[in-house]
Amino acid sequence: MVLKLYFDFLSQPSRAIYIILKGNNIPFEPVEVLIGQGQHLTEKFAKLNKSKKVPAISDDDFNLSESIAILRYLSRTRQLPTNWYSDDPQAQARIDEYLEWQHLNTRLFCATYFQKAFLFPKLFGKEVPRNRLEALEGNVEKCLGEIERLWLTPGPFINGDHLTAADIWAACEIEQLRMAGFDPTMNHQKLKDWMQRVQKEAAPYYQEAHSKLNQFIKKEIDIFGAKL
Ligand SMILES: N[C@@H](CCC(=O)N[C@@H](CS)C(=O)NCC(=O)O)C(=O)O
Repeated sequence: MVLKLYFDFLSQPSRAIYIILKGNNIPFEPVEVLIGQGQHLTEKFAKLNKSKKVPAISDDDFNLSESIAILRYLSRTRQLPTNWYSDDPQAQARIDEYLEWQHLNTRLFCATYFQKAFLFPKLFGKEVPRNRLEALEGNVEKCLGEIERLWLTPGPFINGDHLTAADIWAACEIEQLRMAGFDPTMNHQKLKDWMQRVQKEAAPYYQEAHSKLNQFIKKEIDIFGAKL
């Protein structure tokens, strides 16, 4: 049975896994699980992933969640023709170095900003106090600066000279800020140039994975994915 990917294109790690599958020519059946419509909260989905989050996969009767665990599983069970997750131990360790760092940095600060400054006020109608918003913005700005300093120096990609899964996870997370009206590249020229390189190297899958996010930004769909 073909591998199934449960995903929502408005989810950062869902986009990353989609790009990995497409970019490596791994056959899969895409199954949209729309968070905005509560489809991740059903009993049926909980049987596949008890944490009720996307992305998740089913490979025959093996179900797995957590995007980075999925990436590693794919690299062990499939041919990955790109060198986005090299099987050379040292090259892979360099990719893992960022993937471990990002949990308490890029993911924490960018996703927290997205939720607290944008999503929760939109869903629950409660505005964030100005000083809280400034603190959240400050965390994101500091984190983006650290990405430039720690991971994109000397560049041109994270920890190296070619595109890897580390760049894909980072870029998918940072893109989410744009939904919240935050331009991550405004004060970060190095980050801006790198994002353009990632978009180019992961084309056309990067653009496919971000088309829904871009539709939202262009006000063509709402946060629930409904046409405006
Ligand atoms: N660490 C997980 C994060 C998964 C996650 O937080 N998914 C979010 C979307 S980005 C989700 O499904 N949220 C639904 C909810 O929390 O109710 C991964 O990398 O896969």
